[in-house]
Amino acid sequence: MAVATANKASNGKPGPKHNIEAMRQAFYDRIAKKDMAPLWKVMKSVVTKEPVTRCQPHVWHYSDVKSLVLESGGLITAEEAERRVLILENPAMRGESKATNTLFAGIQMIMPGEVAPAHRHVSSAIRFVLDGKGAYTAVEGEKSIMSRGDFVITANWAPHDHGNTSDQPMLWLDVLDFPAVNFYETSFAEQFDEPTQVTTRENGDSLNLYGSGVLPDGSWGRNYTPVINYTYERTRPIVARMLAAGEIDKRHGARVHYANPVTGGPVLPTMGAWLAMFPKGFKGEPYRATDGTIFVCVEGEGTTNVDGKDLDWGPNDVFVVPPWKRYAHKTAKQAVLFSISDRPAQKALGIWREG
Ligand code: GTQ
Ligand code: FE2
Repeated sequence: MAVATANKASNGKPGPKHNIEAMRQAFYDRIAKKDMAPLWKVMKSVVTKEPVTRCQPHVWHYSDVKSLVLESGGLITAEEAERRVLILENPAMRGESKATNTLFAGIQMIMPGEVAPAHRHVSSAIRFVLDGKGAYTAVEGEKSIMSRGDFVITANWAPHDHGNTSDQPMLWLDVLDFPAVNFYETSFAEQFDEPTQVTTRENGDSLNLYGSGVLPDGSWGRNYTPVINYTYERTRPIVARMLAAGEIDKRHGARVHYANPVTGGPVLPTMGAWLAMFPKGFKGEPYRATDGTIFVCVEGEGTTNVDGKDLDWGPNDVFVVPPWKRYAHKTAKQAVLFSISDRPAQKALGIWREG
């Protein structure tokens, strides 16, 4: 190795710094031509000491969102759009259809008489109903009539279509895991010939059969919940009782997680959800965890401080807390927050942390 020898001092150690720097750079240039690179130049940015996120804390106020979504109803039908949804894009990730790095959020509207045609995809979806009453979603042969505050599950590859037989527009928050699915490059989707699926079960079967503390004999055997709609009518009184009983976490309020009744685990392998009630004047202690979280205000008013920034929220406002940023809720009125994150996915991979 004539070159190396020429750059070594007589004692055998590397020569003056400028020599070694020049040698290194020449080496990096040579290996670059072979599609290789030195790890030591990037080590600290690929194995970071703490989570690094581009995600910013942000709130979308319903006063803006609702009028714009209603306006979109005059521009395109649900059929033509397939899904008429305005995407809630994190301001730091515009153009990427992401609210957090792993989750998509959007506001969908179905007008009276409209149908959003049946399809299925690998991405799992949840809906959280904001406005309207009486529209339905059909999932795997079961129709669910939806009301405000209902939490609806559309699991991986489950056929689903939406329709509105009521006389008012229905708006809901969609959250899908497709940024995560696309990170793994595992997305598939297909449409059906018929716009609406044939129902094979009674409306509300899944909640009635699985949501009452007994389970039908036989095994469910899937890795997601058999319940397609966790209604607000049933969930709200539970957090109200917890609040009344003083079961109030100093950070999270009187909170429940939506559970798969068969396993006690999360509703989906990729996403988990919570409902929390807070008393008026709650001043929460700060909390942080590695799962970036999307919140929806269902009732009341408050402010969430995220990493020093105040996000003010009221009914139907949606806000995002990035991964590992400390946040603390406080309330001006008794309030209810729904939240959703990728915590089950992180836990399954053994990478979730809090504290
Ligand atoms: O309602 O099926 O916001 O497939 C994005 C993709 C909603 C849906 C979205 C979807 C849907
Ligand atoms: Fe879908």
